[in-house]
Amino acid sequence: MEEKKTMLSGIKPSGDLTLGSYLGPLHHWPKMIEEYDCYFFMADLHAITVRQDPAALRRRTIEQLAQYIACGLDPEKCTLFIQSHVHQHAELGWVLNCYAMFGELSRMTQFKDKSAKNADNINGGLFTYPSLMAADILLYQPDLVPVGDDQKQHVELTRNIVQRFNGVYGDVFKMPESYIPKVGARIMSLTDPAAKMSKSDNGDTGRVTLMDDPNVIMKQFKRAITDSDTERCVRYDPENKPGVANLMTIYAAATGRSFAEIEQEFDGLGYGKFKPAVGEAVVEMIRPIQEETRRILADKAYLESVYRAGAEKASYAAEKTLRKVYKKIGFAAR
Ligand code: AQP
Repeated sequence: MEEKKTMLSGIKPSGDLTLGSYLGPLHHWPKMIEEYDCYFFMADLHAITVRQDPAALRRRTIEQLAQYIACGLDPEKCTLFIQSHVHQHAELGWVLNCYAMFGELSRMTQFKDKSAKNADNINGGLFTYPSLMAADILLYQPDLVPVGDDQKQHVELTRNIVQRFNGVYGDVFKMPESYIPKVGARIMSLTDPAAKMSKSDNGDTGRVTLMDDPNVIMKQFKRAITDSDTERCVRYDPENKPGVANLMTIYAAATGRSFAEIEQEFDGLGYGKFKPAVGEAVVEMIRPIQEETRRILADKAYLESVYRAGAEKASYAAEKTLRKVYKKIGFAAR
């Protein structure tokens, strides 16, 4: 039988998962577990590049695992783990730091953005984040890395590292390919359509989290920014009507309708009808996820068994790559 291809992806527990985390990466993952040998993780090592409240980080990491499962990631069919439980990530991250150039790291948009937002804490981890992300990827030798629009640059850097490393030591790492979903690649803030909807900013009004109360979700959508033109019609025009385009993207993802169908549905109805309709579609889309998350969260022993088994499996695969790397670069055998 032909071996399954491998894929890997993760999300930082740096805030409660948002609609962006869901429509960007998460809701594409369950479709992939039949076809690929999948590794999904909670990227807690990455989360600490920005100061975290320890209790909140712990809570979110476990809640995120419950949400992964609630969204359809069956732990029997894929590997779910917490990044810090698999020590090979930090170890290979260090090695790859020595193969990532200062100039390359300085050019990363995310580093520039995060440095501007955290001017009092521009730490080394924030700067070398892409080397750790390269390690996350390369440890599992995946064929495919699904990411949002904004992470493409980091996968490109990973590819540079592979070229550099393999150029010296032979074929150690498989060249990874990024996969960016067409719909939902970038869900924007509801109050600032120029900014990505993020777990850790946009205040409370720009984002919707997966566990938000339906009343809160409806309120957020009713006050979402549309546009200031006089046309007031629902038309997909990201350049001139970015707020409307963002709402249409969300509605399309939640209902499976095309932009043309949505334009037709709201023809002549204006934003007063459109915005609550988007809110309702989102509430319906995430209702089963919320219920399932609550149910799973109540079973702490089950969650613990999932992340322990996941770490063991991930560690086994990761160790194979790490040993090869250590041998190639000349570390003495243990
Ligand atoms: N709004 C979004 N739309 C589409 N995709 C998104 N992603 C994040 N936000 C959106 C994608 O989710 C994956 C994991 O993200 P991450 O948590 O590792 O990093 P991030 O992109 O920094 O996410 P946040 O929410 O913005 O976190 P904070 O606020 O802590 O920085 C990535 O593939 C990302 O593209």
